[in-house]
Amino acid sequence: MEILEQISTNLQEGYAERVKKLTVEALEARIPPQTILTEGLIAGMDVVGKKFKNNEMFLPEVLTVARAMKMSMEVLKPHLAAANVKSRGKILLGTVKGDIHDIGKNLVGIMLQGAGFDVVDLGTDVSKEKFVEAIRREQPDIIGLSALLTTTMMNMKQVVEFLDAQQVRNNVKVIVGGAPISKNFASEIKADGYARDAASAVDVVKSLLHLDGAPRT
Ligand code: B12
Repeated sequence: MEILEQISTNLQEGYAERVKKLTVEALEARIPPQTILTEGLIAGMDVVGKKFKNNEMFLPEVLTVARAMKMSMEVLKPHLAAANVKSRGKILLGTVKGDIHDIGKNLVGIMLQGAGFDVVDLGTDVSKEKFVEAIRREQPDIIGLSALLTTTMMNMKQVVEFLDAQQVRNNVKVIVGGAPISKNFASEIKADGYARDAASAVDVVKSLLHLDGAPRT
């Protein structure tokens, strides 16, 4: 659909107001919110992610795009929530202590919301104590830890150990991600799952919660 393509290309250019306006128009045209998200916004973000990896796009541009995505998501969110009347589960997200990178975590959150999960985002620089407090309060099915620095990735281990020590690990699974994180590291620190990007994060969550649509491994 042409309008979805326009959403994608305008997002890639970082034209926040235009993307927001097109999102409203797409909703008025009765395009399902999930389709607007995946074939418009996420399609555009995918291109940006690839260009960024290949050094064809740089940080200030990526931040402009992320802002445009956020503005458009504000419009889309209530419609996504209404379309997925029953939540498929609750996910708590946070970037670990000492780390303020949040672009990737936010993308993971957006994708999970789009897939019908409730997402509670604790933000960045989150201490192990805050994670435990939030688990007790929110009773999530899964918590997702993000770290972008080789120094702060070790704080993930501390969080996992603290969850064990505080005996809140029984009903919650832990997934980890971020550029320096690997599958091996995830098993080393006894996390339950790892995903290399936002799309695979949705698959991992579905598979940990035994929901339909999870890829067989
Ligand atoms: C943007 C950025 C910043 C921004 C952050 C803005 C923000 N709001 O996030 C600013 C300018 C603030 C910043 C600061 C710093 N940064 Co910086 N930053 C980056 C940069 C360029 C991009 C990161 C990014 O957003 N990538 C795009 C997203 C989409 O990708 P992603 O984060 O990897 O997320 C994906 C996956 O990893 C995964 N994922 C992420 N989280 C999670 C969580 C879960 C649960 C799951 C399942 C998956 C998952 O899914 C995401 C979506 O697909 C990287 C370089 C790079 N190429 O990665 C450096 C980088 C991470 N930064 C670096 C450094 C050193 C710093 C500073 C220390 C610099 C300084 N001297 O001050 C500070 C640290 C501040 C702090 N205490 O955290 C280094 C880290 C080196 C290292 N190995 O430790 C990098 C690698 C740059 C470099 N080459 O040196 N940075």
